[in-house]
Amino acid sequence: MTTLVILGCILLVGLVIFQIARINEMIKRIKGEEEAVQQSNDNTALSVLLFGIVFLALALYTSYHYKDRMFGYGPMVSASKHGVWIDHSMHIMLVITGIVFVLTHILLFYFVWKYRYKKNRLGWYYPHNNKLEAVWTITPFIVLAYLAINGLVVWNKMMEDVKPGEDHIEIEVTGMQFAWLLRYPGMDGKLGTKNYKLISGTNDLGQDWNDPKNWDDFKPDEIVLPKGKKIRVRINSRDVLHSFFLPHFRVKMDAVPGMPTYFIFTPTMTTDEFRNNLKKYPEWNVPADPSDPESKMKWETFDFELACAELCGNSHFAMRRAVRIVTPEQYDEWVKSQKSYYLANIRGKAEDPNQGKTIKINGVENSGAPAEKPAEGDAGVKADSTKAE
Ligand SMILES: [Cu+2]
Repeated sequence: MTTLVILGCILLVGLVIFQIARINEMIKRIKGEEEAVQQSNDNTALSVLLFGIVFLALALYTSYHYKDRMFGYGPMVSASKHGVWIDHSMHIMLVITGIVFVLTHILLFYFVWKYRYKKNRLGWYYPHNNKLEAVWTITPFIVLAYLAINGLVVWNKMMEDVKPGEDHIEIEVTGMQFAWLLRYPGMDGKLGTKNYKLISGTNDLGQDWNDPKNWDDFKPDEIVLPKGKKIRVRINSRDVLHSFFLPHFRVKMDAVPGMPTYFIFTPTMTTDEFRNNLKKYPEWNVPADPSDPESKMKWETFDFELACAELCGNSHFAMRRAVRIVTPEQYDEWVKSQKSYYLANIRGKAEDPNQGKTIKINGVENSGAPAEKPAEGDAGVKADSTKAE
């Protein structure tokens, strides 16, 4: 129905334009060519001016109306420490470009109307003004230099790597068509070594099982991280370019095959805190499922997400993962509940290079009998999981 109405409107507008053109044609014949051209110029100039006014009003109205959906405004505050710096820079840029947009927009359309063709009106010969030229060269230079320098300062602060011995958690994500493979370091806080030649059906990352650091690594389905802790994410790709994107944390870094990249960020809000913030806004206080008024509220179903931000193939959209930010205590509990991938899937099997040998994983002996189920605590859960050396 809506489509029909829109089509009807387009048809009518077309008809109106056609009729105006015909009327102009007739006026031309009656009044003579010159007067008709003047009339036509006046009409065009006036319509351009009206278009400019409507366009500016709509631009200002929509940006105000939808501001709460934009990152950095309303409930869409940054959930990471560095994100606040990015939002601040973006805000400054928006204000500066906004002022320039409104001014140039008004001048552009006003001048089209004011200086439309008129018989006997001559152009004003004004070839040179040093002062004016200096002003419109130096002002943009200062503004742009400020934006560029501010951007560089923020970028360098964000990209600073962790210092040796600094307390942080290092995790690894690997993009592949079409999923994210996640790896956590386990109790030793260290990720084990990998080699792409070792990739197989049971070893999708190519972890080297001779490396003791691999024995306690675990591979969860969702990203769970503690609030207030520095996180270093190692980013890899197994095939094509992907991009590791955590929009709510203003984290985005390409995953490049053969070239590990990283991103460091500190979450400042738990998922629950972010939901409670959303709750204050009416647009989030509606049923998550519009057809079912009894369903949960939209803010209750909110989850941070990991998305792939590089168009990487036909199932690119499927590269989504939930991200859960919890308190440090909840995080420690979650880590303890995770099973080492090696112990659960490799130990005692044909691929296990330590078959028949007793090995020590984080100080706990493991004889590796094939039937042995990795019991709670086998991965050495006593140590503090959040410490990395
Ligand atoms: Cu992708």
